[in-house]
Amino acid sequence: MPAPSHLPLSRPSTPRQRLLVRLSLLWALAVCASPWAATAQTAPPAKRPNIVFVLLDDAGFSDFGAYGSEIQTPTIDQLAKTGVRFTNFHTASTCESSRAMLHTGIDHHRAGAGTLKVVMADNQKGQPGYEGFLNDKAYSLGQLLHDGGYATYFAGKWNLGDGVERSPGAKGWDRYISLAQTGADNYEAKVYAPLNMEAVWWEDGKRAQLPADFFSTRHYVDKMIQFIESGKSANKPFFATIALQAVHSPLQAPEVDINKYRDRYAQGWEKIRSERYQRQVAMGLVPAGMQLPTAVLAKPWASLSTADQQLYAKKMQVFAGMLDNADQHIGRFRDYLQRSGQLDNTVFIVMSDNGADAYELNTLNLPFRLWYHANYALGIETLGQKGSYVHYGQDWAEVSNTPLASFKGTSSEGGMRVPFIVNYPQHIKPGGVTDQFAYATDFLPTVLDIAGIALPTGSEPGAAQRLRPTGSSMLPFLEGRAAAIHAPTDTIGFEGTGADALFRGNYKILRNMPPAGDGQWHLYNLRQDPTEATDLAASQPQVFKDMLAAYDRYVSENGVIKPAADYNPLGQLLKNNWPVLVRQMAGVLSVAALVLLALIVALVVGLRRWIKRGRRQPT
Ligand SMILES: [Ca+2]
Repeated sequence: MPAPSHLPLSRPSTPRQRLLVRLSLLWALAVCASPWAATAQTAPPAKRPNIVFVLLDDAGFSDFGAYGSEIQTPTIDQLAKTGVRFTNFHTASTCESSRAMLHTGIDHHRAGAGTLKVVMADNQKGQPGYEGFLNDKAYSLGQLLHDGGYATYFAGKWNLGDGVERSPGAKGWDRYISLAQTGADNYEAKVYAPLNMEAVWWEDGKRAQLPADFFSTRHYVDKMIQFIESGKSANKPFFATIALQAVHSPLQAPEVDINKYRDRYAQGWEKIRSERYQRQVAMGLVPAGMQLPTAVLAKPWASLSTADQQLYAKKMQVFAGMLDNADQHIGRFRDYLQRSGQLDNTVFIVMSDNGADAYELNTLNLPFRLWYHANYALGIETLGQKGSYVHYGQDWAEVSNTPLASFKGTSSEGGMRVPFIVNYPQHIKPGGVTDQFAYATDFLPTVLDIAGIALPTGSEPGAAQRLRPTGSSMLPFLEGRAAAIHAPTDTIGFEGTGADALFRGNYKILRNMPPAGDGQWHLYNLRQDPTEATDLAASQPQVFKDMLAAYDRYVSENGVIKPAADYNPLGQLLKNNWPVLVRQMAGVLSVAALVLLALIVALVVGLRRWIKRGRRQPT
């Protein structure tokens, strides 16, 4: 597990803490300060800063303009240019697990989100750590900020437990609107998949009623502005989490934003990916001369029919419009803070919760595909509009993840390495890019550090059973007080939906089960080989062996329950959700049954008449 952070995380108050700070400062002076430390960073803030956390859903490593994209994200880009961009930040490879770690600072298996509930393997059901919601052993970031004197506001996808008793309100958030499930339609209160009977939003302890003109991104930002306005009189700093549904499926966006990208993607995925990579190299985000992954992107654009080219270009156009729209609303929120005089004392953190999603309807089981045909418009004409459904498919997902390999749901870098931006005026030198390794569990200690709140120890009153956050604060490094976020010996494991990984220093081992992988462990040096092209398992056997042993320790220390060897997430998805699927399809199935019955009756009647006519024929 990660080592404790390099410096005490609370403002020093006791003689021992003050001594530790002095020793740490002496140590910090002895090492190279990080190059993006602001010159005035040592002055403590006169007032504790507001903290805004913007969490995008399923955006790939290269999807923001500041990470190489052609998609227009000027607000995010501005935050990056006046902040610091991470190029080696990792999360879990799926939504719930990432969010659990961000909110608790501990491995997701210990926090209650061992895997995605909708694809939970049979041997994991009912086991500790696989509750499917944030369990009581974990600290809650919202609660810690609330207890530390912050106003806490949440707007967006929660995905950490259904019911008001498991909503953000039960985890320390003062005001909130939260989508309980893993996703939903963006235009209406409608499920996006046959995983639940209804899409449920909670708002300040009650079921939320969505407005008639609901669009998820706009509504969440509207609500956040209302929350902040309503809390102004309390004169507290705020912690505002905006957890957008963008750019999770269904890809939907206002027509005007989709139209901005008309004809932009007609040139195909190879060209767009190449252009993104060249921009990333020019920005200093990734090394030059890398061989981009080709294992999946094996379908040349030129081999598609004209109709398919138009369809896929439109899919990517909708994706771009949805992200562009999200950036506009983040900009609207930032403008609100500026107009109201709050921006100068506000920290922004922007990231994605996992890599780009490669699923497409034709990769799903037949019953799921039928459900989509019965519940959404799938034709090219309406893609992106209200009532339509679209994934953009694995080839565009591979573009989103440029230059990384594989996708959401895998333990390859394309599933786990995400864009991560910290903007902390007067504390972090603008325009920095860092390849420091950081992990989702480092988020909570960092936010507490920025807020000047002590990291919990588990010894607080009533906290005897709580699990102490294991991550490391990134702030000492970002402020130039430490040479690194993690020590080279820090060891961080991951397991989720049957995929495994372990990070140590520059090395990573990983294993993906078929069809995403070959079921074997591989060893990579991420500093030299971020695209995971060269397996070092045979050439560095001792490193490989040590890391495999460390992975076994990670499994036993975190209560990881591996699914059976033949586990298949899509098969499990159908197995876990067929009762909902049948209920959701009851209407369609009834009509189909009636049609079938009518056909049988007509066939029988016709047959009898034919036989009768045959008997009447003269012999
Ligand atoms: Ca996600």
